[in-house]
Amino acid sequence: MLRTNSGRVGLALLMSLALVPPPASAKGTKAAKDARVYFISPSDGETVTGPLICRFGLRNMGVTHAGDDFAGSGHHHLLVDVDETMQAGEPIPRDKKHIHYAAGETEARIELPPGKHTLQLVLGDTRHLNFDPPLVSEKIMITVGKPNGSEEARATRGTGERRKVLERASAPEPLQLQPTVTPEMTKSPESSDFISRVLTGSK
Ligand SMILES: [Cu+2]
Repeated sequence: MLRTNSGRVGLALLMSLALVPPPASAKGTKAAKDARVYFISPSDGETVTGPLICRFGLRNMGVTHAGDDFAGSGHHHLLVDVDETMQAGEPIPRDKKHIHYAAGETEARIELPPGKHTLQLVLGDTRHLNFDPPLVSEKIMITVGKPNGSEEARATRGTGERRKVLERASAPEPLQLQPTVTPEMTKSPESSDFISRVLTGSK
């Protein structure tokens, strides 16, 4: 039987690990009064194509890197298409939809698939936990359009063919590396001699 004392000790240890000491307060590190997290860019409702530059704003608190528990500071997290509400003192998940800027970044370049996306910022404490109360920005909605040069973008715009014709018309003629010999020029032996002299540079 494995139901021994050591098993019970192990269980007790597991239970105590689950009850890891709470952060500064029962619900997490206290957020500074009047602290505010917000997007400098993009703005709500904006349509972008290609990579998106997000700029993170923070008022009445400071930005530092994770692991630095200087009072009144934290680091940014970008939530992409996240619906759940952040809870005080709870860890901020770490996955594709919860991006940590643990080096104290205040700007990020992100690439999202075409379509509508929600973005929200969350400031986390030194241990990636939510502050108490959670410091979240307004949730904004952006639309990522298809890049201008892509075939899909042309097709969806319905002007693909016209655009191609215009591109062809404005494209420079390919460079002629060999002189063109017209039928007239090859009529007489003299003229073809002349052409070959020109081509070879002989007199
Ligand atoms: Cu974090």
